[in-house]
Amino acid sequence: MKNLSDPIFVTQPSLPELDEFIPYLEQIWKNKQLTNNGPFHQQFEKELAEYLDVPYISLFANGTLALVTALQVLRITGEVITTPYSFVATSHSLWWNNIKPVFVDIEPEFCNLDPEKIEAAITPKTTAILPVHVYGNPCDTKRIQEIADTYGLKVIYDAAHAFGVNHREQSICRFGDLSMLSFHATKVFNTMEGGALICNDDATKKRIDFLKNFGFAGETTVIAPGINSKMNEMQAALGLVQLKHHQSNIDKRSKLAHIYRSKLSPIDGISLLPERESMTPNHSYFPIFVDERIYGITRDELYDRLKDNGIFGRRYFYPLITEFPMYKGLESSAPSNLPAAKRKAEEVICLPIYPNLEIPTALKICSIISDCKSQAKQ
Ligand code: T4K
Repeated sequence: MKNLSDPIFVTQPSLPELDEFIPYLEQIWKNKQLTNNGPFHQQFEKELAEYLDVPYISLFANGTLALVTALQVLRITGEVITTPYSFVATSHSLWWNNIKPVFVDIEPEFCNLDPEKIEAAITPKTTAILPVHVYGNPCDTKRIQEIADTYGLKVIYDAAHAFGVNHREQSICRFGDLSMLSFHATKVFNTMEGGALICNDDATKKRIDFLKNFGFAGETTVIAPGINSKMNEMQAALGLVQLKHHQSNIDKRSKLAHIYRSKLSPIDGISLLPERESMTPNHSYFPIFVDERIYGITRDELYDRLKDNGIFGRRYFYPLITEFPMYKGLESSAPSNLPAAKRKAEEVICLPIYPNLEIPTALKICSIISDCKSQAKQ
């Protein structure tokens, strides 16, 4: 077992053997095409669309820029309904587009935007819904689409956590009008930094590709004030190599998730995230929720006890987005509007999970959590 004096972080990026990557670098050095839809970019886009079984995919420098661009692609304006229980990039993408976020509470069980609360938040200015498949667990896509269809709204999914997840027997990225993936170093699939947009038709893919390249629609035609959010050849090459190892990485994560589930679910006061029915998970995160009234100590006390033992979990997503100064003043940010999100944010710790995490280390983490409960009783 790894010496626990070495810190264990919430994640560790998966990387292929360097030797496997070198020939790709040599190719880039040889042909001098570094970015702007080079050969690796084209190949990665093609292989990724096949791997994920999605009709159209466009690669990005990172997930945040993909989300910012997605809103421009669909000409979203006014107000957008979204979740406070996410990484700030979700609502920052609205802020960058001068769109007002309207925060709606989450389902207490799954931590995703609660469809039953959406309709009450719709106004004449609402143009879209921006839900997040938090921890890679699918939203209630059916109900969200019904609402969007009824009210004439677009749906853009922040699927940053959901690479490779299948839902209702198809890729999770096939739901909604657009889905965004993140390939950040901390994600289940990484190109160091990177991201993608998935869409359902050729015309939308063309528009995405114009907007991520300054708005160029030809050598001398600019159709919009697009941004530069292109993925470069090094990122694309790494993506091609990473794809070959993705399934084995997921298998390793799955074993760890199984250990955590079996050891932690019997502990009173610790609850786990249920998996939505009809899904293939990617085990991107392993959140636990601490109910201090039953467990005996607070979430933060457990968080600190883990840290004392060299285990650096993370409280994703605490504080809620609505606690940050640029969003706090909005009417929909009021804590009374978001009781489920507030509670989850105060209870959550994401435990370390990544392919190289050793099983004895995962067992040790479970023992610490179990021991804290026993000691709290005394
Ligand atoms: N939407 C959602 C729902 C998201 O979660 C995110 C990103 C986005 C949108 C935006 O997508 P990108 O633009 O990032 O593609 C991290 C990530 O920076 C962020 O990508 C991610 N979500 C968020 C949930 O987590 P931090 O500040 O917590 O990461 P950091 O640097 O503290 O890393 C966590 C641990 O991982 C470190 O303690 C050690 C380890 N680590 C990290 C990095 C970066 C490594 O071992 N190596 C590394 O290179 O935000």
